[in-house]
Amino acid sequence: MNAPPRLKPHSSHWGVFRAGWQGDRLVVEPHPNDPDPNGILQNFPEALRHRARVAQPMVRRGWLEKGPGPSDRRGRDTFVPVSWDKALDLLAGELARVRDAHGPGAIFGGSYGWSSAGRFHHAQSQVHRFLNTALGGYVKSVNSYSAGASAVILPHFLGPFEAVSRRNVTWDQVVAHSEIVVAFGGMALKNSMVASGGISAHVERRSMAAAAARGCAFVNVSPVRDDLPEEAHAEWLAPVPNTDTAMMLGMAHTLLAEGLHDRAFIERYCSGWAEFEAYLTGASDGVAKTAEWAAAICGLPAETIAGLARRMAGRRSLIVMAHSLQRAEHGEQPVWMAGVLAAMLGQIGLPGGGYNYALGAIAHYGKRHNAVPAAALPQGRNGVGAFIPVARISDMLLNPGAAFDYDGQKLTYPDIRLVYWAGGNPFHHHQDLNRMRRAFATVDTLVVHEIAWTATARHADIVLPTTMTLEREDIGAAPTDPLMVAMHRIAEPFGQARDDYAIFTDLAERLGKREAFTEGRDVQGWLRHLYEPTRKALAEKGLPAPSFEEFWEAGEITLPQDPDDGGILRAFREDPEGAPLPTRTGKIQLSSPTIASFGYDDCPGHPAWLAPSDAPAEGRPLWLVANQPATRLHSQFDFGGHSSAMKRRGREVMRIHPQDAAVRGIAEGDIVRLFNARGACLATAAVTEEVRAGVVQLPTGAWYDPEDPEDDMALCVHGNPNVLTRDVGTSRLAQGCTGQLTSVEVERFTGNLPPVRAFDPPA
Ligand SMILES: Nc1nc2c(c(=O)[nH]1)N[C@H]1C(S)=C(S)[C@@H](COP(=O)(O)OP(=O)(O)OC[C@H]3O[C@@H](n4cnc5c(=O)[nH]c(N)nc54)[C@H](O)[C@@H]3O)O[C@H]1N2
Ligand SMILES: Nc1nc2c(c(=O)[nH]1)N[C@H]1C(S)=C(S)[C@@H](COP(=O)(O)OP(=O)(O)OC[C@H]3O[C@@H](n4cnc5c(=O)[nH]c(N)nc54)[C@H](O)[C@@H]3O)O[C@H]1N2
Ligand SMILES: [Mo]
Repeated sequence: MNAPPRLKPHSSHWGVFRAGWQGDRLVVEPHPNDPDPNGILQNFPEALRHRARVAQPMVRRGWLEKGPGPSDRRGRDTFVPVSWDKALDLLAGELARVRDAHGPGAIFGGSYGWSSAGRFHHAQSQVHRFLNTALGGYVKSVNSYSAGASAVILPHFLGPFEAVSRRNVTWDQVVAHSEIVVAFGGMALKNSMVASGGISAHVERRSMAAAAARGCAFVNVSPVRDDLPEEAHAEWLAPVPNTDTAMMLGMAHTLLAEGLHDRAFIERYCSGWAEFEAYLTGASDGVAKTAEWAAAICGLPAETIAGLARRMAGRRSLIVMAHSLQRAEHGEQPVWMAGVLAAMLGQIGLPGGGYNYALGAIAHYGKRHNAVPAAALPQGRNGVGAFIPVARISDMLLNPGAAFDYDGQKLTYPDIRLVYWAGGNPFHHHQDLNRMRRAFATVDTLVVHEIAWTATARHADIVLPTTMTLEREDIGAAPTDPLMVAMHRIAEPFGQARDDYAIFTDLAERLGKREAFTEGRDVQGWLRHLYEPTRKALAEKGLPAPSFEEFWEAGEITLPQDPDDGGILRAFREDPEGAPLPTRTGKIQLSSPTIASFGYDDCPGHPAWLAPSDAPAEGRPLWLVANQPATRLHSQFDFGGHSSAMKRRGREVMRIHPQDAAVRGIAEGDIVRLFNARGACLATAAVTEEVRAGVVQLPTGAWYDPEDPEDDMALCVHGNPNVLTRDVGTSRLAQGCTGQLTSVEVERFTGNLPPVRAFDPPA
C-alpha cells in the first residue's frame, strides 16, 4: 500500500491544482474550491516523463558542420547531441555575430506563444528581457493570434480591448440582469476552461444555468451546436461561416425599418450614424441590407433574422462575440457591426446588457479585477523600433524590405537573420505551414527552447531543453482571479533540462551582460522581489499582508477585488460628457472618418458586408472550422493522457454532417483526408448533426506530423488543420490571423495508414 500523496500547490493556464506522488505515479487534483474543474489538468501525469520531452541540448547536423545560413534542411536534417557548454558557446557566438554584423534589428524575438503560467518563468518575458538587456533589442510582434483584428478595430470605435472584453459585463450581471444573450460563436465551456496565468474557479457553467433558470434566453449563433452548453438551454442558429456581418446587418435593418432602434441612445452616445444609415438602407450603394438580403447570404430564414432582432429590442439584451469570428478574412467587420447593433439596441453600459467582446472565450472575462497588483518580470528597453503584426511572420521572412499596411501606417518588413523562440509553437499557431517551412528556411539560425519535440523544435538549428512548470518554483497570479498561488516544485527536472532563466543567465554571462540580465538575483530572489508589490499594496490597504515565507508556507493567498462597476462603458453611459470614451469623437463611432481616410478597400469607414474570397468553391466545397481544442491548450501536452484519450485511431477527430458524409461514402470512425491547394492532413471522422451541413470542424493542436518530411507538400498524418489554412491578414487595417476558417474537400482515405510519429524524438 502506498501512503496517500502529500499534495503541493501549483497553477497552470488550465486551473489551480495540487499535485504529489503516490509511489511513482503523479497525482493531480484540482483546487478544492473549483466548482467545475477542468479535465485538461490530467494531461500532466503522462506528459511529465514522456519520451517526447527534450532530454539534452541538440544542434542540427548541417548547421554544426556548415555553420549558419539559409537552409531547406530544417525539419529534415538529423540532430547532434552536445554538452550545455558547447551549445551555449555556439549560441552566444552566433548571437554576437548577428548583432555585430547586422545589428539587433536582424533578430526576430517576437516569440509568440502561451508558454506556462508562472509570473517569473514566463518564457516570453524571459526571452524578451534577455534580448533587450544582453543584445540591445529585437524585432517584436504586436497584437495576438487570439484577437488580431479586434485589438485594432475596437479602440477606433468603442474603447481599449481590455475595457470592452475584460472590464465590462460580468457573469454575476448576466445571472442577475440579462434577458437575452445572443452569442456569436457561442461561449463554449471548452474555451473558458482556460485562462492565461491561471484560474481557481470555473463559474461559466453554473452562471449560464442560473441565468437560464431565471428566464434569460440564450442564442448560440454558430456552425457548431455545442458552442453553448446544455445548461444554457440555448436556441441554435447556424449561419454559413463568415457571414455573421450580413446577418447582423439584416437585424439592424429590421430594427430601423420597424422603428425599434433606440434613437435617443444613438443621438446622445454615438457619432457617424448618418453614414452607416445610408449604407444600411442602400442610399449609398443601392442595396438595402434587409433581412431578406441577409438571408440569401447567411442561409438563415429572413423571418429568423428579423425575429431575433425584434426579440432583442426593448429588453436587457447582451451581444457577445467570440474571438473566432474575427480570426477570419475581414475579421474587423463582425466586431464593429456587433457594436453598432448593440448601440442601436441602446443597452451598452447597462448591467448585463450591451456588448461584451469575447465573454466566455477565456475564463478571465466576466470577472472582477484584483484590487492589488501582481508583478511581472520587467523586460528592459527594446532598442529596436521595427515590429510586425504577429501573424505576418512568413510574409516578413519571405519578403524582407517589402512594404505593408497596418492601421493607417506604411511599414517595411525587416531583414531577419536569426529567429529566437521560447514558449510558443509556430507549427501550432501559424497558418499555411508548408509556406512557413519555406519561410524558416531563409534565416541563418533558428533557436528554440522547448519542453518537448514540437515540430518547431524539429525545425530549429539549436534546441535547448527546458524544465516544465512542475519542475520549478513560481508565483501563480492573474488580474481577474483572486487566488495568488505559491507554485511549489513537484518533480525534478527531466534529463538535462534547465530553466529558461538559467539558460539566459549563462548566455548573458558569455555576452558580458550577466548582471544586467539577473540584477544579481537568483530564482528565489526574483520570486521574493516579484511578491513584494502585492504584499506592500495589501499592507497599504490595511489588509493582512503575509511575508513571502508565510505566503509560501500557506500555498495561496486571497486578494481583494474591485467592485463590479461596469468599467468605462458604464461610466460613459452615466456621464457621456464627464467620462467620454477614448475614441476620436469621445462617443461610440458607428462610422469612422479616420478609418475611411486610410482608403482600405478591405476595411471601409463603417462596418460593411464584404464577401470572403476563401469561401467554398469548385474543388474545395466545404467550410473548415479550425477552432480551439477541448482536450488541451493549443498544442501543449498533446502527448498527455487526456489529449491522447480523446483521439481516435491516434488522429484528431473531424466532425462532419451526415449529408456531407453520405455523398462522400464516409462512415463514423473512417480515416479521412482533408485537402486543398495548400496541403493535406488525415483525421478520424465523427459523423454528427452537431455541425451545420456544408461545414467540417477540426480543432487545432494535433502536432504537425509530415508523412515524408522531404516532401514540400507533405501529408500531415495526425490532423493539424494549419496545413490547410490561409496565410493572409484580416485586412490592411489590422493584418490579424485568419486561421479559424478556410475551405477544403474531404475524402475517405483508402491508402496504407501511415503511423503517427509526432511524439517520437528525432534521430
Ligand atoms: N488554424 C488556427 N490556428 C490558430 C488558432 C485558430 O483558431 N485556428 N488560434 C490561434 C490562437 S488564438 C493562439 S493564442 C495560438 C496559440 O499558439 P501557441 O501559444 O504558440 O501554442 P502553445 O501550444 O500554447 O505553445 C506554447 C509552447 O510553449 C512550450 N512551453 C510551455 N512552457 C514553457 C516554458 O516554460 N519554457 C519554454 N521554453 N517553452 C514552454 C510548450 O511546450 C508549447 O510548445 O494559436 C493560434 N492558431
Ligand atoms: N480548451 C481550450 N480552451 C481555450 C484554448 C485552447 O486551446 N483550448 N485557447 C484559448 C485561447 S488562446 C483563445 S484566444 C480562446 C479563443 O476563443 P475563440 O476564438 O472564441 O474559440 P474557438 O473555439 O476558436 O471559436 C469559438 C467557436 O466559434 C465558432 N465559429 C467559427 N467560425 C464562425 C463564424 O464564422 N461564425 C460564427 N457565428 N461562429 C463561428 C466555432 O464553431 C467555434 O467553436 O480560447 C481559449 N480557450
Ligand atoms: Mo489565443
